[in-house]
Amino acid sequence: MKKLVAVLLVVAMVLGFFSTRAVAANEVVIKMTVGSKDAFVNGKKVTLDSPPIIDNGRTLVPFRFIGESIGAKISWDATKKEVGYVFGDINLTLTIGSNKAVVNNVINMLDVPPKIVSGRTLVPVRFVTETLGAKVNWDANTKTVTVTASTVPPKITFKPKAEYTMQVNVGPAFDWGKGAQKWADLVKERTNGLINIKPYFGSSLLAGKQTNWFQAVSEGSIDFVMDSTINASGVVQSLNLFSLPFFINTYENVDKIENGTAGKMIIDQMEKMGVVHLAWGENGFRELTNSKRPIRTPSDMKGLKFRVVGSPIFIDIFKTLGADAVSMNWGDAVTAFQQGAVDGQENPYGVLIPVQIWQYHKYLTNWNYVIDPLILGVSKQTWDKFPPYIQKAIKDSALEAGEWEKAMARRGLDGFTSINILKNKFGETPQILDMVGYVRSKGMQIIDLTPEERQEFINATQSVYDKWIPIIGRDIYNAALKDMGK
Ligand code: X2X
Repeated sequence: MKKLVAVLLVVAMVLGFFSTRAVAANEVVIKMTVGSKDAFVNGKKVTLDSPPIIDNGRTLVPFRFIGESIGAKISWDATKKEVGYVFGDINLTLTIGSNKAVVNNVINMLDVPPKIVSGRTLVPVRFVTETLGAKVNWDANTKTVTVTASTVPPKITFKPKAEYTMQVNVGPAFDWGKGAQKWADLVKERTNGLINIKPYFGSSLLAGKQTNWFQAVSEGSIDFVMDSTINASGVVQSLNLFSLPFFINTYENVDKIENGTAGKMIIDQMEKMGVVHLAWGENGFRELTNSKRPIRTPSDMKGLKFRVVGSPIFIDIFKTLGADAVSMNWGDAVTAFQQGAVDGQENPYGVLIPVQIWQYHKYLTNWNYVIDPLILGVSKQTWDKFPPYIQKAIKDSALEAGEWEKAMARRGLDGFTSINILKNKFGETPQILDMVGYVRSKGMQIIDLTPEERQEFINATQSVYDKWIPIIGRDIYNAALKDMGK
């Protein structure tokens, strides 16, 4: 008997130990399973009227149940079909059927709008994480979602700066520049004027030194950035992955890498170095132009002088191709084209058109040798000062501006995919839909390579891989191959 009591005591102690360890003070742990009415609040079983569901690939959970478990006041306005949530300094409103949640006057976008099921409002659980700062864990095997939230009513002491700066290497007339402005405008609109981001075009905050942006943003001397991976690749070596010659080749592959394992590794690396990545944009596949002759093979490049960005891998690529490469900031490059100080350069259509490259160069080779993604990012120092619902508004806006800008950069170059995104999602039909045809109409000779000609370039640049894969990181290179299904 005594033995049994002792064993029971030990069991009770162990259980007690586990339960106190599982739930910290001032925290609530809410466990729900898709399709099940049994839920658990700090291990205590409760019965739900309306269990979580999956809708459009998102898990929706009963909102009143979560709010009240945290300690918030939930209200319902039947006429407006609005759910109210008040907790400390957080005052939020959700409307049935609307994908806009209003948090302290700031708009956060929902992937899936709230809906009523069995008389209860269900909301995407991701919103609870992103907007309310709770932690959500998803177990795909059991379809169980665990929300861990603080029960301390939040105090918002955040005071915005009068202006947040944004680095942009090109001018406001480029699609890239328009994308930056669009991001700033969306943030202003969705935060009701609270967050005012000003793009500084032409790298004016860096006195034109475009390759210094990562350093400046990581130190917090610039807040936001919409800029090229190439311009950061001297500091974040893994970004040279995108500049491996003839490695990525298709838009499909770019997207697979950006949204895949390699992309995640690069994003994590940037964040560790002080820059939070919010979305991808795109400068584009970089094409070769020059004033001397049509370029079809590496031998056509011999003796020609090309302006490249001040990033060492570009010097290496052009050297292996037998050309003469000089690195120059973009701000000086156009003058160099005008004065004929260089014979050629490489840039995507989205840059070639606004600078009217046909004024200086007659020949354009479509060789798609490297892709140039843009990073929509923010200094970690700036980011960490924003409350979660402002972070969410800024990130939503970055994703939207990035998607628009990417579609602009790709329009007419990926069949109708991007043209349709612009038309259907953004209600826009840009003036120039066929960028290649437009450049041709300006008198340029456009050279498309045969597979054999392209192979000559591929063969000639193999030594770049030997040197640069170890610098990029072989693990990231291998992850990228896997992302592309190679
Ligand atoms: O400098 C360039 O060539 C540009 C504008 O494309 C970049 O910023 C990488």
